[in-house]
Amino acid sequence: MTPAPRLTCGRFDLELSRPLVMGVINLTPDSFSDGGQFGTLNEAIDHAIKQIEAGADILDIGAESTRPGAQEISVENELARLVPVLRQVRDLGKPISVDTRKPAVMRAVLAEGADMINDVSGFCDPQAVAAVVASRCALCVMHMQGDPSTMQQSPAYRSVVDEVSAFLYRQVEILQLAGVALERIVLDPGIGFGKTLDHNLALLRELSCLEVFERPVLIGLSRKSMVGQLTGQPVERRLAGSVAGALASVAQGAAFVRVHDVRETVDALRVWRAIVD
Ligand code: HH2
Repeated sequence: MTPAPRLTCGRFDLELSRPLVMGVINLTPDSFSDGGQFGTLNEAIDHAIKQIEAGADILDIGAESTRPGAQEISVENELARLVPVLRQVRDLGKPISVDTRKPAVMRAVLAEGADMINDVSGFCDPQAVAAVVASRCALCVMHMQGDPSTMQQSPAYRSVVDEVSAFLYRQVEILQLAGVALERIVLDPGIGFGKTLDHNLALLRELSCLEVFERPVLIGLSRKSMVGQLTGQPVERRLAGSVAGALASVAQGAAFVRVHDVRETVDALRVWRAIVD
C-alpha cells in the first residue's frame, strides 16, 4: 500500500489519510458571508475555539476580503486585525493558516507562528516566494483570473481545466526552483475567483487533473455564489448546498475543504467516510 501523502505545515506534519476540514475565521467587516460577525478580539477567539471543538483540523484566518469587487486594505490594517488573534489562537493545538496576498504580512505572521500561508494570488509575486521560502510553513497556491476588484466581470478561458492546471504546474516549478520543498505545497483551483458556474463545475468534475506533482488539492466553495446559483438560496441559506459541495469535492479527491460551517461538514464527512471507506 502506498503511504498517505503528507503536508509539512509549520509546527505540524499533517497526514492526509482522510479529508481535512479547514475552518474559516474572517476578521473582515466586508466578507461576503460573515463579514463583521467576529469584529472584536474575543468574538474571533471564541469562534476559533468553537471551530476546533467542532472538529476543524486547521484554521484559516483572513483580514482582507477577496469577495468579487472587494478593495485592498493596507499592510498596517491587515496586521492590526491579524496579529492579536494569531497570538491567541496559535497555541490551541491546531495549525493556523493565514489568508493573505501581501509579502510583508506573510513575513510578519510567520514570525508570529503561522503554519500555512494561503495566497489567493498563487505566489505570483516573487516577493511572496521570498517571504516564505526559508520557513517550514505550508503554502496554499490558488488560481485566480484577474484580481478581486474585477475578476467576476467576464471570466473567459479556452479550456479552464488546462489553463488552471498549467498555472498550478508553473507555480509549483517556480516554488521548487526557489527552494520550497514539494511536501509544503497544497493546490487550489480557486472556486469563484474569475470563474463562472460552468468553469467551477468543470474544475470540480476534473479535480484529479489538478493534482500536479501529486500534491493535495484544497477546495473552498462554502456559501459561495456557485451554491447560490445552483440552489437559488441567499448566502445565509447555503448550508446544505455547501455541505453537499464539500462531500462531492472530497469524492472527487480533494484533501482539504475550506468551510464556514465546520460541525455540519465534519458530521457529513464522518457519515460519508463510514459508508465509502
Ligand atoms: N475563498 C475565499 C477566500 N480565501 N482561499 C483559498 N485557498 N480558497 C478559496 O476558495 C478561498 C480562499 C473567499 O471566501 P471567504 O473567505 O469566506 O470570503 P471573503 O474573501 O469575502 O472574506
